[in-house]
Amino acid sequence: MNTPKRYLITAALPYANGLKHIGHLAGAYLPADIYVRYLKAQKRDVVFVCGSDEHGTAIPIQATKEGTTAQAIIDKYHPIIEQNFKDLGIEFDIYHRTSDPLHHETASAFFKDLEAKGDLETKTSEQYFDEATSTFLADRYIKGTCPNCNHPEAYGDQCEKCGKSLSPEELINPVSTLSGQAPIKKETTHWYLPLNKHEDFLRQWILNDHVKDWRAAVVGQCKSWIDGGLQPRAVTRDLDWGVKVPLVSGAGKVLYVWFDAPIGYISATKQWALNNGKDWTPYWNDKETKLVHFIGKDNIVFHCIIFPIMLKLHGNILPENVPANEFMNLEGDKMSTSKGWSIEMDDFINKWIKKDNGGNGLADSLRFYLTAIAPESKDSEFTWKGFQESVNGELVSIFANFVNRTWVLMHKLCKGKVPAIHIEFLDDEDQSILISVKESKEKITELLEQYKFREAQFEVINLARLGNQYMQKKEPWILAKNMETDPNAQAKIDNTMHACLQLCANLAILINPFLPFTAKKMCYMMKVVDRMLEWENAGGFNLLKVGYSLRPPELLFRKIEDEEIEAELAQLKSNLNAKKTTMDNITPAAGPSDAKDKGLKPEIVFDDFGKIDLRVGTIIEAKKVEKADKLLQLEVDLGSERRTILSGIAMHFDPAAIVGKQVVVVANLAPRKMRGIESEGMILTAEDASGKLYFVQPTEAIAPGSRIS
Ligand code: B3M
Ligand code: ZN
Repeated sequence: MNTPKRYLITAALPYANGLKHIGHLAGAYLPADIYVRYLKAQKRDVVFVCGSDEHGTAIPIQATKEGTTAQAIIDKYHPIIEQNFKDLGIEFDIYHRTSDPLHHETASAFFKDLEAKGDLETKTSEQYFDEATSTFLADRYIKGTCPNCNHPEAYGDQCEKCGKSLSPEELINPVSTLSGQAPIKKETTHWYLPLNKHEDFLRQWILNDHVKDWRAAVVGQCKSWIDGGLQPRAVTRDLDWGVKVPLVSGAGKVLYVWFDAPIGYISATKQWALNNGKDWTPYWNDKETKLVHFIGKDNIVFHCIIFPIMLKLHGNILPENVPANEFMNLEGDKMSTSKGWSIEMDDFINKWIKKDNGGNGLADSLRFYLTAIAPESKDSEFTWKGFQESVNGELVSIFANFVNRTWVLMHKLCKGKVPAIHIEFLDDEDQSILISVKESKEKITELLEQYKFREAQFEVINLARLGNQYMQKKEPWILAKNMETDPNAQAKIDNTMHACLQLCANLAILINPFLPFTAKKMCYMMKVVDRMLEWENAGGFNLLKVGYSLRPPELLFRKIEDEEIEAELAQLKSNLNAKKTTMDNITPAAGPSDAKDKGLKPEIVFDDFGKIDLRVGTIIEAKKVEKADKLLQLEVDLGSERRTILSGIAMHFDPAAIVGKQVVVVANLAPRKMRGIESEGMILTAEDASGKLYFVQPTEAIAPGSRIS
């Protein structure tokens, strides 16, 4: 294929409803970043866009859980996720957000265009409605049993267990996630995108034009969708959170999140153009632009079927490829933040990168392992042991070892300068290492062009391995001992060290897309500017000038110790248990017969209970604790005394509104200091299935200090 004129690279827009884990990182963002860094090193015209997906029911649901508003949720998570990506070296040209007015305008105009051209249909039908909250139950507002795998907690849009995309009508025993009640049916009108009308186009485009260059799993998923019969798909919802339907008849409705979110790629490009004084239009309209979407496999249908139809109708270019990844599991189980079985990017950064001096090496260590086990053709598995082995066994022992030996020997045997070449002493070994570099570069380039990042990175390490073997054969340290007997010893040392240094410079260029922090450090050691990392420079042995003096070696990577791995494994287990306990606590009260199945705490005897001194207290003062989002400081009247009690309820109660309320206090709990304040007791609360908190109270006001038994 000819080199495209320009590239537009997208990575799935993460929902700004919580922290994102390293499975997300490995699925979309890291491969996209590698590809973009490679293209930029080729000096291609490329824009890399991403941003927060801030609509859909996931956001207000999280808001209810955290006792706050949808706006507060996106404002909390958007900057955290953006910073997390930066800390891990994921370098977008823009990290936009779909709550931005520019996106609302762009998505509205897109919808209006399709509507005006008659590409959308309206249909009135009966949909599930929650009478308790007067809400139509779309997507995540409704749960039930999956008709495909019997998972009891499938959502109205998808079963997270088997991955099947669903509509609320397909759920068995549906209930509202808002009220927990069974819904009724009520009439409503919506706009639909008639996917069925575009079947011929899709067959031609995917199953004919792209059957060879797209990943087999991606084509396979598309084929089964198309063969299964495409249906008109609703693109609006009865919700108040999202992009408003821009028509009078659409009052009270918003665009379906999966209609507006991919348009977010276009809005992001527009914002990038505004920020940089560029024209965004050719990136979406000119056939010479190569558009590539990086996503996880759960997003395939939206990026390969629905969005392309939208793009075609709207007159935009279509993606050239959608190299979707499979999933990355963790220590034998599916990664899941809600179950506590995951490694959040934020946690990894705080624990490993920030705590470690010069911890960029650890960002690259994580990038390295995630690419080494990238789930490109099948699900893969992150294990802490695997992380340790990969870092210690390949990055430290092969790559860093070669660079470090080269540097140490060059300082020791060549006065810290790039030595000259003595042609008369060059031999076959020298010749073959030069050929290996050229061949490696070609191989790596080809693999990167084919989105085979795992193999490409493997080839770079292989080249470092060859470097070690070359140096081992040449043994410059032995030559150094023979200076007196061999008059040509220094010339031979120079040749070897010259080759090793040029090889290091090549390694810096080739590793740069994968491990950008490392490549930068190597440039610093070589005293060269980052421009040396341009791809065209690789393959040559003239990157470092003879006589040029170089800096001392930097530590590129550090070894991962056994204790660190054990601590991580222990932490993972305790996260899981902690989440389990909170889940058990919010399980609706069970009858005695099934107490065991409902995960109650172990049985206790009466004496155990008797140890707890419970009293009625009256809140007489309440205020927020500075710099602690969750804590309220309460002054509680216990009759004979006043207690200061800190309680983690700030997200749920307004301090002013709870003064005067009676509560139940655990009065004999050992005092505990939090944020420098001593808490002298505990307030009892109950939590319902949605995460809302309630005080446990006497039914009528009684004297503070009254005993509860
Ligand atoms: N936010 C879903 C996800 O993160 C969705 C991606 C949108 S891409 C336009 O899996
Ligand atoms: Zn299922």
